[in-house]
Amino acid sequence: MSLKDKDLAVFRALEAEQKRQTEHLEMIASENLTSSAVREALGSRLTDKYAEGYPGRRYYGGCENADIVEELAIERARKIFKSDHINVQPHSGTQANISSYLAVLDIGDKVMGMDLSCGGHLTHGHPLNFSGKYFEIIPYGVSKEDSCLDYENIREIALRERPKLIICGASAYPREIDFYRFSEIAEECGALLLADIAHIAGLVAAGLHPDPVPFCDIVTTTTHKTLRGPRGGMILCRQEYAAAIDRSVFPGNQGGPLMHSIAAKAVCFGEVLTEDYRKYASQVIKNAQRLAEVLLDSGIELVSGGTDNHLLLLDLRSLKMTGKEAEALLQSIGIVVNKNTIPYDPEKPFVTSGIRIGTPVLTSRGMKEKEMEEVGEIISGVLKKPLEKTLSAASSKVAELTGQFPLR
Ligand code: DSN
Repeated sequence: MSLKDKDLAVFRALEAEQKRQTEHLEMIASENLTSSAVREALGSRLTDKYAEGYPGRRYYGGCENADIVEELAIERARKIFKSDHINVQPHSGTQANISSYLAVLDIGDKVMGMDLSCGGHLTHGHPLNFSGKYFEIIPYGVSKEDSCLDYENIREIALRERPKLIICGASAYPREIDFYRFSEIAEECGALLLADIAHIAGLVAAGLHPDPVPFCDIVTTTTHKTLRGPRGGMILCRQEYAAAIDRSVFPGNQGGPLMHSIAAKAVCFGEVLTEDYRKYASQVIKNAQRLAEVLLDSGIELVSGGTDNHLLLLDLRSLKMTGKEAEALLQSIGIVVNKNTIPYDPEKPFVTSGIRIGTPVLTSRGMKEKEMEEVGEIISGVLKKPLEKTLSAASSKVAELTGQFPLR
């Protein structure tokens, strides 16, 4: 029986979501559009299968096809990231991080991570997250002058505090991260180094951002952001941590792997290995940089003055507007973004002084620099002059753009 016949309420919500995505410009930096092949794998019969364990050593019978897709995912991920060891089972980036921390740390150990309000992630030590509860967190931020990572300051904190683990990586940082510099700091203070590359994994995969793998003990990522795969996580590590990481994922922190999702990860990794994907990732950056230029030219301030990657962080203070207001305003004309703290934000996290904007979805729809110019003009017009007339003209332009670039 079809979904429509069986469950009309869910069917309608899914149809409405298809329409919402089609008719809006999704500019949430952590989102992307999966291919129909990835979605086919996600909706496959493997969702029914239990496969606790790892390929060739499962705790259930009937795992021969589960083994094939997990081995394909690992083999393809290894071609992309050239890591000694890869675990594709984490259900999410958070699961990848929990499993990694607990593989190498004891509860109460000292860990350095980037503060959420400066662009880090909840799992890098936020007090309300498991990471902030299980470990003694020493946060680091960005420079107050240029909003960029201040490696000398990070080194001073690391030498003073002697953490057991340093986490690098971010969820709202528009600049390149110097993993080599982090590895020098970690070595000098005797810490392990973990890079969380969830946001930039696709750019790393395409060789467009420095690669953390040679310099880090462990690298974690999600698979659904710039990498453009299914919602999920993955861990890459040096051989010496392989057994501890595998044990920490299963049975340590997860039970049965989501085999349909692992099949979709394999499909995604196959796509990432193509020349088309490299062109896509390169366009994501070109689009973000063109968008940044248009916004800056219109007088809008960007944290750090621009971007090296797929995202921009708009500082709205000079417009006398909060991130919460800007998010609602843009939503009203069909552009979806998220409010985001800017470094040393005077506003509360639910209000904020900034918005984060990303180009991965629009680039997946086929938009290029020319369209970014239009999008930049729409955004700046609306933020600078939120009048009825501007909003209605902006809504029409969004409708035109979404009509020209259907979901793939
Ligand atoms: N919540 C994700 C983001 O939007 O960046 C990170 O996990």
